[in-house]
Amino acid sequence: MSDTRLYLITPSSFNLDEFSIILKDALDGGDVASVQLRMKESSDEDIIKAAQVLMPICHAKDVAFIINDSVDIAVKTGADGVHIGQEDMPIKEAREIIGADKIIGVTCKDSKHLAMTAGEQGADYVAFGTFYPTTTKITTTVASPKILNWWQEVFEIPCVAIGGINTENAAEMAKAGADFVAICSGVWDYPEGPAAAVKKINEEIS
Ligand code: TZP
Ligand code: MG
Repeated sequence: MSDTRLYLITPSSFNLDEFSIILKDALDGGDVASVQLRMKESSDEDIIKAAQVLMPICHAKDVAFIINDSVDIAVKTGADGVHIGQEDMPIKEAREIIGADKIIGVTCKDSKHLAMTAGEQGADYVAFGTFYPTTTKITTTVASPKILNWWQEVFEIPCVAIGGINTENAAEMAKAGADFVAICSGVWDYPEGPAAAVKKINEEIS
């Protein structure tokens, strides 16, 4: 029995009307802890517009809504938190801006050092990856499931596994100790559709 939960990452770009329906359907498929809005090719204005439409869909299902990269957009939209990379903004500065009650997640690649530093600086979760081949993001670091196991044994702060996770390999991440599996293409590109993927992943990680 594991407590691992699903953390969805949106596609990089999408038609907002169409994606609203797809997201609703996906959230009907089973338990989802959070959704990260990760629109890498869009203007701040379009990201804010998307957040205003997608966040209520998530909140209606008690799903946390996280903004990628921009603390500023997270604050402007009233999102539940922000996911920052090592180059986005120092965690302490992000915390001062976003406030104590919001979630700050931090990309820690395959680095124990980055994760411990993020933890010390007040991250609410640390994200390790990339675990499996992916075309969603250029892979700069390959992580071994062992890092999840190590983190889980030593620290209380939740860890997120990311990169190439799908219905086939999510169970391995759960077994290794991931508190959350963060998934993009493994859900949106699942042949039987996103809702079926959410259902199947929940079966695999529970
Ligand atoms: N960070 C590391 S890999 C990755 C991010 C955002 C992409 C995750 O997408 P997918 O499609 O689940 O591999
Ligand atoms: Mg970033």
